[in-house]
Amino acid sequence: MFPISEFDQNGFACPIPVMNSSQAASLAEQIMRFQHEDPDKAARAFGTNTHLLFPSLCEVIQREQILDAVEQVLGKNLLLWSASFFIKGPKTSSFVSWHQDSTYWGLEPPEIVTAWLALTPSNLENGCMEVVPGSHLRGQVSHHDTFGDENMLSRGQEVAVDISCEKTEAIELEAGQMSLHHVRIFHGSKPNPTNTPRIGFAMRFIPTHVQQNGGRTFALLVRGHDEFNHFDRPNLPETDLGVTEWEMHQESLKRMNSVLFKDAAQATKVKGHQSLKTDEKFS
Ligand SMILES: O=C(O)CCC(=O)C(=O)O
Repeated sequence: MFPISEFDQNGFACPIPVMNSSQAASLAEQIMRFQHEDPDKAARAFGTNTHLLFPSLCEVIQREQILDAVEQVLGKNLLLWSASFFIKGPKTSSFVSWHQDSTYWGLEPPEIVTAWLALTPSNLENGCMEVVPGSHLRGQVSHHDTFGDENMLSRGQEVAVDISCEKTEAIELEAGQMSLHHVRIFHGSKPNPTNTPRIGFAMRFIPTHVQQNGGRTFALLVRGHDEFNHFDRPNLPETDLGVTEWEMHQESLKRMNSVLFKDAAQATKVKGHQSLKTDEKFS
């Protein structure tokens, strides 16, 4: 297990082993097959709560290796608030601007940890996540929305800090390893110029006392007890991409949308991987 003092000081921890590389490859294969067969639906599915569509991902989010690590940071009573994919295809220009996750999520207090699981190797060559160690201690910093076409974030939000003056560190992972990062750490990633995809599955965990401002969303109890009931419980998938699974996913998207885009200047301009666009015609 990683030393919690390092997480407290740096705002991240890695690498943490979760599964072997063949298990990671088989999940990556399942995800890429879906993307190949139905790119439009896949874009919607990958933007948030993809675990509501695949039993295999529900198994992942409840893995002991992940929850033991998250428990070290957040304590015993844990909810999974969202889970989404960051997929950079081969030779693509998608990137993630430098940002703090806490900017638009409307969660109070800001006690959220992301477990970012690499389903392929993720390194400097293919656009791995980079962080500014210790930046989580600077509090919430202002951001501006760029809505950049190649930006994988919902608003293309960017921290108002000159990152070229900061000391950054790359989070390099093998397939099957994960990193943890604090909701306030400055982080981002560059495009993938290599011939193979870079796939990460980002799971956002909160302790049960955290509340959602601006609406009621879903969160799954993954460890311990929930005496607060600040979130509704989602129905878990029984089959891959089934009709009721899409209905549940659609409902969770709608609720997320109403929270994340409540005050956005261009609430309808959502695109790409982190798209939260809803669609009445699932199935
Ligand atoms: O996958 C990436 O490159 C960035 C991921 C990210 O911003 C996040 O998980 O919060």
